[in-house]
Amino acid sequence: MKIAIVCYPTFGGSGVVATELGIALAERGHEIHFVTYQQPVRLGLLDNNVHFHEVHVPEYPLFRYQPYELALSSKLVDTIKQHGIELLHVHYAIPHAYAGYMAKKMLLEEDIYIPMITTLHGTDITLVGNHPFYKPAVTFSINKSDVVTSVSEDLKQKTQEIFKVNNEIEVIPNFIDPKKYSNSFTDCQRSLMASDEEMIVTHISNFRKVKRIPDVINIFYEIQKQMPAKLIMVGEGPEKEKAELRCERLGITNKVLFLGNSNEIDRILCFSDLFLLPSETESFGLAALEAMANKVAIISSNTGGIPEVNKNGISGFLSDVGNVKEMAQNAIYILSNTKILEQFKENAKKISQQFDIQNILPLYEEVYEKAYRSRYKNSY
Ligand code: GMT
Repeated sequence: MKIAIVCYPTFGGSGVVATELGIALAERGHEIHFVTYQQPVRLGLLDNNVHFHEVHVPEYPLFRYQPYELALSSKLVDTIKQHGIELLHVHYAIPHAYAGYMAKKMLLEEDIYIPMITTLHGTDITLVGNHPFYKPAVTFSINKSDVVTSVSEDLKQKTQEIFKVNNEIEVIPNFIDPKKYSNSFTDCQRSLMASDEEMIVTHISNFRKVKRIPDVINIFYEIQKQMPAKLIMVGEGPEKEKAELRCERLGITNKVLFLGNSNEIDRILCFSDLFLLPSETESFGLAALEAMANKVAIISSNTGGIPEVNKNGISGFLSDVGNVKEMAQNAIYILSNTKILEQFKENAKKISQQFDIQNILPLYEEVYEKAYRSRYKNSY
């Protein structure tokens, strides 16, 4: 099939999922066209089956806000016509589903029918889409999608609670490619980050409030009191500077490394022992799944879709949001005993394999077929 994928091209989970999905679909013979404002960060070389179309938004002084949706829907119309695209898959409802629907309507004027799949990722529903200023437009674009998917059962439920949704929502979980992790890196350079006796604790995120960065630091503060340990903080975002100051105040700067955004998170995770994800809300927790695929145990909150990924007492532990004391105790329990740590790490890897992309891809192909079959019915 010829498929256009719209996503955010940044380090966020929704962009990562969209990109990895597109690459895997291309490997299975589909022709994939990414349409977004910059080449997605996880997208390597383009080839016959993988194309990238950049959305430009011309600046004009009259506009206080540049009309990205308008530019995106126009770009979609042009790309779909030029390349004979058969299906549109938008990741993250805002504003992609809205722009996709406009493109669909414009194309209909020329008797071109294009089915649209919308994948909901989390904050487009729980944090942003929920705002009264966006809600009517988000409800409308969800209901006008030919197929709606969500990345967890929890997100499906929340969407149904928050919005008046007429559409069925199909749950298709996020995924990893176990092949990528089958041979652990031979150049896994643990010694660059820590000495042999130090435990390595990692956190990866966009450093937004929802990630509860102060909890990450406080949990680590308790851990390092009990054993030699290093904390590796990967990512960029609004809470990062405050986090650095907090480490300074606690006197642990020599034990915490802030690495910024990285395209090589697997190289960091391959020598990590424990991953911290104490988020306020999390529709899935892709970063935790990627850590598990790298054989890393997880300490997380029990919010949103995280319990669908991290299994309490097996791949790690889950606690109520903000229960730093319990999270720290559980972390210390796992890290204090080599045998226990190894067991949690093994379990984490095993559970991650349930999210093998080879199991998930056919689910997307099925919804594509379904949307394609119903394209005429839903085009009006
Ligand atoms: O975590 C973020 O804030 C980024 C956000 C995004 O839109 O990229 O992540 C969301 O989508 C990911 C991929 O489906 C999920 O794994 C994350 O749990 C979800 N984030 C939240 O719900 C906060």
